[in-house]
Amino acid sequence: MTTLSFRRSDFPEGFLFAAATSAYQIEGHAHGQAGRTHWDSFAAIPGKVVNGENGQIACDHYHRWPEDLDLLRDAGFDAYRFSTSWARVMPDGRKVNAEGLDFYDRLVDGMLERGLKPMATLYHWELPAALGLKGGWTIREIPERFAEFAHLIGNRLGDRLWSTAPINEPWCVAWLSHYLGQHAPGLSDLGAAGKAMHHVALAHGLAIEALRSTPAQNLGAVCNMEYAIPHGDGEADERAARTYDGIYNRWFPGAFLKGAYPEDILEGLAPHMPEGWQDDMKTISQPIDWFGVNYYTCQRLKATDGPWPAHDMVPGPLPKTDMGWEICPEGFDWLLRRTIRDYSGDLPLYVTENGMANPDRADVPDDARIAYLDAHVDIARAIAAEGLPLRGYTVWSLLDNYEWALGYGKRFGIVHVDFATQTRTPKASYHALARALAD
Ligand code: IFM
Repeated sequence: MTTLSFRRSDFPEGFLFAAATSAYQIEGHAHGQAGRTHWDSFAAIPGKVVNGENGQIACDHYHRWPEDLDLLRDAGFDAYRFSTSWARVMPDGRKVNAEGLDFYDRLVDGMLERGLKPMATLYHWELPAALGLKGGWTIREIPERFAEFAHLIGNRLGDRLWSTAPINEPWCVAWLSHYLGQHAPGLSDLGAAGKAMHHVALAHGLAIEALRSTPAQNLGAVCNMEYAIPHGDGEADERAARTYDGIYNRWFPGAFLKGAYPEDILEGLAPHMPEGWQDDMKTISQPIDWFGVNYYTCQRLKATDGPWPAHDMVPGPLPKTDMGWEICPEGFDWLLRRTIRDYSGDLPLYVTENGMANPDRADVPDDARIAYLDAHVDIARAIAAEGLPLRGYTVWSLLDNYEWALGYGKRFGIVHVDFATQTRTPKASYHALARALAD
């Protein structure tokens, strides 16, 4: 497959097409006086990241951003979803690095010059290492410091940002990093996870509050979701899937949009949460202007006899991406509809990430990615055509980049990056998207 079956004209007027990246994954953290992050520390521990790779050079976007923005413009995207690195702007989490702010200033102006709407995410995972050493997301000081960072960015860039979301994928920041141990700081501790699950939500709320007093408007939230499927037919596996769904897909949307964590998950997590968490729910759930969903795959759950959450993930039968993730567009359909029905209602909803890793070479068409995008964008098209408030679709990612614990081996880009020479080569998927967006 070398073409996409959709056209921009199949979507309602104003439907937004965007591509996404994040700071640490592309910028090259060695440049511009950025501070050490907890990802630099995590990657330096043998065995935590494939080949011990980190984001020090990454795609050298810090120097090559004009070329990267040209690629976005030339493909016909309406918007660019990027992130601001806390440790670049505040190397120790508090003191301001003027060079860091200047970089984002240039970048945002560069987007506007090219007709791209800047969609900012303030935190895409690179916690300043100094704050990590204090206890990171397990302590209440971090959401408070984060609100200061949000305020700074809102004041400096807010007049030119099209949208702002405080935190990318709160589930990853809290659960994946403090219970599953796969991301920095690599903890596997329910006590730490319970605290992080609340402090990350609080950080969202405090940041929204701080941003409201700055020129930044059109404020939202971005949650990742995975479609939870019971492995077997019995009640036990159904419960396992419900719990997975609750931790992954209902915890943060419930807190942000309804002011309540899901009761079934509180049963397991409340004993580990910070005292007095109930008093923060009003701050966490203050009004936002839009909601974003990141979707990649489904997950099969099998009940275990172990302690809560008492489930294991088991591999499923569907074709898989290079991440080993099943390709499951029906889960995308189900989760978008459930999100609108139970959480976001009339708020504008955006797909803020969707895409696949593929073992791409610059000279071989990435047909598998084109098929993946086609299947998922078609679902977005159908949902928008029904009059539901789905207002945009974002592909992850513009560039091949640093895929966290999996290093540089997993390629998500619609543009190939040769990490030795930093040569960018648009893939077949990039050209297919450019053609689809042209009419
Ligand atoms: O690369 C990540 C990104 O940082 C957050 N969303 C999922 C992507 C693919 O794993």
